[in-house]
Amino acid sequence: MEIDVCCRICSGRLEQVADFGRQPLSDAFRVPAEQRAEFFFRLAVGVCGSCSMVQLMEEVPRDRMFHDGYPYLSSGSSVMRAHFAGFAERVMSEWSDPFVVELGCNDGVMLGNLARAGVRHLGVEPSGGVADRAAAQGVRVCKEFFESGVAERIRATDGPADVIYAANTLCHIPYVGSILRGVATLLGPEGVFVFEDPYLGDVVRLTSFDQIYDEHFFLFSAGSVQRMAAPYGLELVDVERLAVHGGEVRYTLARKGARDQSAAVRELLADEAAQGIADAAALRAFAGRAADTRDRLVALLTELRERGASVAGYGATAKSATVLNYCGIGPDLIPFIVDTTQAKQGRLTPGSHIPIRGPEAFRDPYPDYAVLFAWNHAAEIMTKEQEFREAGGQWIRYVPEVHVA
Ligand code: DWN
Ligand code: SAH
Ligand code: ZN
Repeated sequence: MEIDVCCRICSGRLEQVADFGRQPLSDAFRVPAEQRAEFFFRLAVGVCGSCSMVQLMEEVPRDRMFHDGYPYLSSGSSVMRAHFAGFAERVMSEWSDPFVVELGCNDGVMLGNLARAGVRHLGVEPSGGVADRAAAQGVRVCKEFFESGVAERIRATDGPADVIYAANTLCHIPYVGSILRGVATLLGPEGVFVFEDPYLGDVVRLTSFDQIYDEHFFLFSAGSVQRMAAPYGLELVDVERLAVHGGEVRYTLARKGARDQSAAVRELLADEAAQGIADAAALRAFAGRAADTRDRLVALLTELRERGASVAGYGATAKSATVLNYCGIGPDLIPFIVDTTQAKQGRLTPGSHIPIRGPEAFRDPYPDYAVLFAWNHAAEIMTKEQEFREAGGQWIRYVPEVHVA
């Protein structure tokens, strides 16, 4: 059933373009003995006819997703550790004695670098468990959801920020107006708000529909971000394509008039207009390709089960919740998934109830096939797991389409 839903940016009307059905919380890994019923919501995607922002049709209350038991650890990938160290280096080379605020600092993977270098900083992180890990490595952290009131308090105690940074966090926040109001309050006159999130263009191009789940409320593009920022006196002054997490864009906002817009912004805006990046028809075609991926993946796994081949999953990602629940894949098709995150091990995947084991289970013995749910970390994982291929194992990938390699 389609109901009228308003855009969270401009109150325009949303047109539904994709429906991934009933979905659980993507990071709610369950202990096997859990008796309480699971929380489900309807994962459907709409596009705003007025401002072109692509967004979920239904919002999950934030405390259900982000709490003391939030399991995702940003430091779990060596490539991501290097990526965030690189950002910290850049901040230190471009600014002298800056005050840096990070929204969603998680376990301190970026801010740890600044803390060690003695740079003045503050992390705002509502998920207590990961925030404690950040604090343990010397990061100054405030365990709250960033919003406009929190920004006023930080401004009053610490003064204006030179850099406000948010990686894989702004797109998680349906009440983004309050965040941008807060940024406008906290940012110094010459300051920048830098954020990076999965890019709509890459998600559509790669049919990476698993980038859509409860926590990923918005799918940004340069056009929609530029329109989103304007009412808060902020301008999009730079964009940078990033290869991490399957294709992202790093957006830089500054106060209106403070900086010139780079050529890269003009080029990306022109590119998006030429491609019709947020056209409802293109997004419906994307949803059709996602359905093909579902059918092909289920057919492949069913055939492997019939042949008696052994299959495991690799990486109990938040993204995998969308794939597993949309495809109706359970332990009958994938008996277990390995993951390095201790807090996920011994638990079951949300909704699909596949057991999660430590990485040692992968080689004990190697399965015939492994479904790469952490496909965004493919290079890192392939390097680490060369012996799997040497032992005759084959990877099953589903981005950009289902293939065995
Ligand atoms: O946006 C978000 C991103 C940044 O992180 C959050 N909403 C939630 C989370 O999404 P995800 O779980 O899809 O992220 P990753 O980084 O794709 O998750 C990788 C998973 O795979 C982690 O559970 C760790 C695990 N892993 C592993 O078992 N072996 C990862 C690597 C690199 C490995 O070698
Ligand atoms: N920046 C990290 C973490 C991404 S996961 C990385 O790129 O790997 C998203 C994080 O945003 C979670 O740790 C979650 O607790 C946090 N978050 C969610 N809402 C927030 C808000 N309103 N303010 C600050 N952090 C928030
Ligand atoms: Zn809108």
